[in-house]
Amino acid sequence: MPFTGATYRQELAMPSTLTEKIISEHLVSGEMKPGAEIGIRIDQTLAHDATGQMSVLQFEALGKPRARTKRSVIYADHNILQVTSHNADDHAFLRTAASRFGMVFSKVGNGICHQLNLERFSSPGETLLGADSHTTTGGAVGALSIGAGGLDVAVAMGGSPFFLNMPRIMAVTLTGRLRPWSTAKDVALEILRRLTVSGGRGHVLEFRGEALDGLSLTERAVIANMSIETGAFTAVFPSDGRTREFFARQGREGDWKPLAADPEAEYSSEIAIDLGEVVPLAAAPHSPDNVKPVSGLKGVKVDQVAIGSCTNSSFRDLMTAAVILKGKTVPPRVSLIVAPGSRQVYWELARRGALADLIASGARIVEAACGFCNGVGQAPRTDGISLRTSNRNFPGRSGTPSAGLYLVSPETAAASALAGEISDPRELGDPPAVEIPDLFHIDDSMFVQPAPEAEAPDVEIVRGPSIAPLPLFGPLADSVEAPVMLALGDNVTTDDILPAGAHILALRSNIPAISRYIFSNIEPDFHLRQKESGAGFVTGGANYGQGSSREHAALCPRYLGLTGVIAESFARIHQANLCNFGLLPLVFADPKDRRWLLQGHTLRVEGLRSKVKAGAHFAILDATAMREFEVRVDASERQVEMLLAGGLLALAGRSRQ
Ligand code: MIC
Ligand code: SF4
Repeated sequence: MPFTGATYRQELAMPSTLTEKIISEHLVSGEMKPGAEIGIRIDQTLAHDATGQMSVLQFEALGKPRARTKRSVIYADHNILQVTSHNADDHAFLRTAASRFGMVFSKVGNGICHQLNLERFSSPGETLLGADSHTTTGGAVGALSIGAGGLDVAVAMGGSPFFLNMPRIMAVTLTGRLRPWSTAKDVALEILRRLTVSGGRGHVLEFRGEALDGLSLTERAVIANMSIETGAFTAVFPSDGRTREFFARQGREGDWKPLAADPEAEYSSEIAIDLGEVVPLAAAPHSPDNVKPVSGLKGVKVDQVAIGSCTNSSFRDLMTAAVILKGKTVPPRVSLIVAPGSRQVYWELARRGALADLIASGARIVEAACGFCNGVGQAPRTDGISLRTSNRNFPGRSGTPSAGLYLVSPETAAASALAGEISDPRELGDPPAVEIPDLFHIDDSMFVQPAPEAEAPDVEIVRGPSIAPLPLFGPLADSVEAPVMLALGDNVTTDDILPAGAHILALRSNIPAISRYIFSNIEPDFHLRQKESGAGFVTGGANYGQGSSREHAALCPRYLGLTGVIAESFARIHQANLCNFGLLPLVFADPKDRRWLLQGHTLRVEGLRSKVKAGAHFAILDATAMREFEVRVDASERQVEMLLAGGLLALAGRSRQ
């Protein structure tokens, strides 16, 4: 008999982890058995101006009049450059559509979605589904904060459950105390060093241990933010006295409540970290798990240092950098960029004179937005070395394909900016003392509230010329003969599939236009070849589609005609996005087959629909090598229905008819 959410713990009569407690409170379908598909109720959602356009168009296509969550927010933080009218058009669309559909709209200049969510809306024990992979940041307050594709968020905004496979819970036990100059960012990198970019797959990382007392909410947020880089669903911290302190500083102590795992809770695995042993670390090019001690990288010349992003743009982080930089200037070869995470952070820096100190040091102070983090401005020079406090250093992500990005703490970034080369901050002597205000400056005026429900139908949605209609797809074909279009390796990122960068991001609301950039960093004219071929397959190794939640990395290949991806395994969010748009996620029964299955080989399969429906292994003929190989569809029964119909929207449309 399936467990009902509220009675789960009683029925099992066993102590629960915090993750299990939150899931059981929100469970609407399925059994909480690791790996089994469950549906959970979503309290809050977030999306932004790179994913929200699709989410809103999809919400409209689902025929929903009004968001049914406790709160749904759309942030303008990614596409903030206005070198053409595209982004301003999209913002006008998002603002007016949000008003009509009952969502809050956060104006450009207000800050980065994850920082703002923490400051103003986060809530212990609630579920947050975000159309952005770093939604995990919210796990710092003890919320279950999960990243997903825009379509899943659209569905959740309509009041329907979010489906996921019940995660395993990995305990991350923290002991000891951070030593001077070692930071939460170094802890996040230490976790990546141990787990790599795939070691967290299928898990929620649940934090516990005596060291939590010594970690402020802001520090926990840095660690929760980067948990997605391990492939984990998310991270969850208990909600304790330090959490309460944060809520008090945000003037919303009333939103706080204590939450913790039961002391005897059982975890499926554990990693233990003695914070006293964590040293300043850096993720070297081109992967967040390529982690090395900063001391071993000393002397690497740097062209650019960028402090900010949703990982490290809090008041604590930027104030620390300002104190280190105070009274000194960066050398001519270094371009120093500082991007505050929110208007609140900006304001507090200004009020304390820290902005003046940063300006005097030679920093470029830019908007409170994502900016440099995903190549929207501040692309480094050709072959340049950029030190960043952000979370991803995939090739090309900065907008400069040949640049090398190192991910570091604000302390290491500031020390290195002054030296012009990677330097160990411990050589600066005493660490800076930063006082955190008891009450931050609170001004919510850049959150635009939606029109009241009665007036909503009169709100006109402004649709600029950049907003193209959603493409709709037909059912899965029954027989396919198609080439392997690309044969790729392990850990293919969504930045490889659809690169970041200002000129590409600006096209997020126009699928025909943005599809031209699919795999463009690997083969500039891939889109032409794919369109000409019609059907086709891409092959890959383990963890295909890691990184961002961008559903365009599934939607656009489908738009160009791709049939499926055959890989050793898929990253969770990308696998869901593939199913949502009717692109087959196929897993090699024997990974060794990948070696002889080369680009250009023709693949043939008959009776595909019944094979997909049956859910078992089936054979595909490589008509070039004249060999068969076995695959399995990596999809739940619910997802198989979508795949057969041509995606979730096609399925929803059919059930409405
Ligand atoms: C990212 O950090 O890669 C992004 C840009 O925030 C993405 C969202 C997107 O590309 O649509 C993410 O992390 O999901
Ligand atoms: Fe924005 Fe970068 Fe964070 Fe993505 S990782 S939400 S681009 S700051």
